Amino acid sequence: MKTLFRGGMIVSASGSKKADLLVNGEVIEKIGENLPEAGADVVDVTGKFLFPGFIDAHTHFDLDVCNTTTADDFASGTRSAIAGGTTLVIDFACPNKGETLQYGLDLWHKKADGRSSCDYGFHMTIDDWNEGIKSEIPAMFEAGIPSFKMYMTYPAMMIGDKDLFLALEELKKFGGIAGVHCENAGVIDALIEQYKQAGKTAPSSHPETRPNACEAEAVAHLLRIAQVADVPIVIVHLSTKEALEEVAAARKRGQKVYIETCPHYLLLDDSVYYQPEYTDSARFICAPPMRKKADQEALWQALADGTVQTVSTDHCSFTLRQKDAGRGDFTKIPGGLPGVETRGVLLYSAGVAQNRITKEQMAALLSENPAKLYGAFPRKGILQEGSDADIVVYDPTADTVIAAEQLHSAAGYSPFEGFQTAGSIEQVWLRGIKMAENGQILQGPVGQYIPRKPGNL
Ligand code: DUC
Ligand code: ZN
Repeated sequence: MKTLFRGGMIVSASGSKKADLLVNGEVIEKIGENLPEAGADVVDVTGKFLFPGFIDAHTHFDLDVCNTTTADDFASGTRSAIAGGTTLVIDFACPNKGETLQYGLDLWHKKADGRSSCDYGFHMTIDDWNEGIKSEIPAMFEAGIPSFKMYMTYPAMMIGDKDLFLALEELKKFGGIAGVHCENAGVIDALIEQYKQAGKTAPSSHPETRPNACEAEAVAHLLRIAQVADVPIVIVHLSTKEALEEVAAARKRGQKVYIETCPHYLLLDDSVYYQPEYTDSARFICAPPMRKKADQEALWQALADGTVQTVSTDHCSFTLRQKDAGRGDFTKIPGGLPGVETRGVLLYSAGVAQNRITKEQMAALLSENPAKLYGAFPRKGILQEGSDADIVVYDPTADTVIAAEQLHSAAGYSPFEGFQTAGSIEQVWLRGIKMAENGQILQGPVGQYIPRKPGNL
């Protein structure tokens, strides 16, 4: 089956051009001016932007956290993703300490296979390091997993310096890369103890016990370990201007460092934690926490000047009922936010439409850079001949207001409720299939597992 997208503006990281785009089956067959119809279904996209399907390289679906499980599994999470223009998610397979990587991988396939409405891949979480885990690394690459995750905080998942270093050395042999959650666990634990002893148990204690310096220290610490291991590294969900300074210093001495940030660090600040109603504040609990306006401005500047390579969501959703668990003890609030559906429209509205970034930079941040960094390029991340026909049709004139009741996450709320958008996502196509139109899902779960090779950005 052929589909001809007629008259749109095709957006790429390297530039935009007005052209027709012909899809044949699952892939883009041709891009050019005045392409003949030749039996194709014609979609008039005059006045619209065609973005490469967005890639969210940081989601947590069907994950056990804090004695509960995320509200979104792969079924609802990927419906939410596809409605918002995300055609590929890379979720974190997460074996518990003591389990094998293969066990974690099999489990994540069980969670995702046959249930996903967008394509998907997995990063593998390394929360243990021993001869057994080390011997499994080659099999992960063979299974299409060249990217890994390690935590410098959270007792259930954190890995010490020695094991972090040894794991990085091993991944290097295969051309793999690791993304690391950077927060100084010891200082945060001490602050939490002090706050609890002082009876400060409200959600506002959450940001106060995770100050900017705790992220910056962990980033600096990680970067020195990566320097010794002589490997490139990804800082996931970077949230502070101080951490940006640490990355700048590492790059100056010649290190390759990639930065991911998230829409909530760009658009929200820590005033969300100081609202009178518990639920109004608890819904925003995530780690790292929201920061100050100065951090937001530094992050926007870092998007504009190329300091930051990707914007993902860290989608890790809980209902407000689940968030209730922390009344009287902020450390019991399950951490994480829904966001996989709103990332594209937020980046366009607050970024492109406000002249903070260009639409080409948006295509780089949401599509091309993650595809290259995580080894899915050029199948994903770009609209060019031979690539998968993953297409977001963006109508820059169809402004709307974000409302959770129109979103697909099982969280039932959005941190961006009431946000006025500039334009909206009109259609989303996955490998030549029209999956969503104006927020309505049109197809069942046809998402496929996408094996990846070591990336190159
Ligand atoms: N932060 C969260 O808030 N939730 C899930 C994982 C993470 O890093
Ligand atoms: Zn995360």
